[in-house]
Amino acid sequence: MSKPTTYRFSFGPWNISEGADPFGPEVRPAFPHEEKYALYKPMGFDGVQFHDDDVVPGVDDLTPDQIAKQAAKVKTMLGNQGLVPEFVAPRLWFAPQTIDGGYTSNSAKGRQYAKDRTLRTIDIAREVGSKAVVLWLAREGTYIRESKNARVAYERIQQTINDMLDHDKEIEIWIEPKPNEPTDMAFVPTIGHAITLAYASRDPKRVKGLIETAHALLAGLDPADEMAFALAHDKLGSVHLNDQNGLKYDQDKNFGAANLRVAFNQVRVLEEAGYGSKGEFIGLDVKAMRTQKGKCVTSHLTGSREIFMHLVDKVRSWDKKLEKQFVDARDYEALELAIMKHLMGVK
Ligand code: 3MF
Ligand code: MG
Repeated sequence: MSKPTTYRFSFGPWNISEGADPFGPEVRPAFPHEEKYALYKPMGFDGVQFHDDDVVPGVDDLTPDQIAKQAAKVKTMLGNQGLVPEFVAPRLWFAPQTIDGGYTSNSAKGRQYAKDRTLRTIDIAREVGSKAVVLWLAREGTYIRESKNARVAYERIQQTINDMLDHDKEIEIWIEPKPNEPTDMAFVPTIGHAITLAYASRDPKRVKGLIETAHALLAGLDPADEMAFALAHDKLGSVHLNDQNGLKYDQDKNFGAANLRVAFNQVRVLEEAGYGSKGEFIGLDVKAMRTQKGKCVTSHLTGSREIFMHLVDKVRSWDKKLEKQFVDARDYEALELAIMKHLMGVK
């Protein structure tokens, strides 16, 4: 039997939030990014996920030289803390140029901005010491489908991926699919879409997916199956584990907090595929509750990590022989009861 995986965890500084939501202002005092990095290790996290402007604030107004200097500064800061920059994502959804989307905007100027900023993100990733860029295609979609030619939009996304692969011969692109929000209908709603873009690209080996639990659930799909699909193609770059209580706004709840069995199955799929053994991170994209008090709140992150580790124990202690026996007998009722008892800790 192969050695059990020692999991490494990551999250992005945006996960330590000030509690603002679309209906009200911040409810906790601001906590500077630099101070956040000092919290990672003591909390049991080794990887930092970034937006380009988390690494280089005000990136749009800086020269390439200034950008490189700032990225090098962050690289040193991470090194001092013993942290690894897992990926950098172009934050394309804030700028006035991307109101109608980035790569799929109807404005040629808007598309050019999106491309330039994305290529700059690749430079930042390299300078900060990360091998991957994540594309969360936030505004690549529509509020009314007639507003964009979807076929042309897919061609434009494909072209962008090729441009990125050409810009840097080593960087990997991890596409994070989501079916809706902020748009009504997104162009890359599932991992199947993302992986098709990977295979159709100039260098399929360097294009993978990042699967977020809540995004799969919002698409009406099982996150464990989405992960299994990517793993079967050796294309799971990273994960954003969290949870989602039905088809609502994107909740980013604590991992396993809405559906423990669905969470168990994600851990089972990851564990059985040996995910993490090549250095892949267990990324958590969880939001602190707005009600939580504190200058800086982190218990949603440590709690989700703890739940993950307990589920790893559950996966490792699950009686596979019993499972085989029930599967061979096609007695899935008995299999279900056994799983539920295992999860509940009932003998
Ligand atoms: C989306 C993401 C991030 C977002 C983050 C902040 C890498 O699910 O994971 O993109 O930027 O959630 O809103
Ligand atoms: Mg996410």
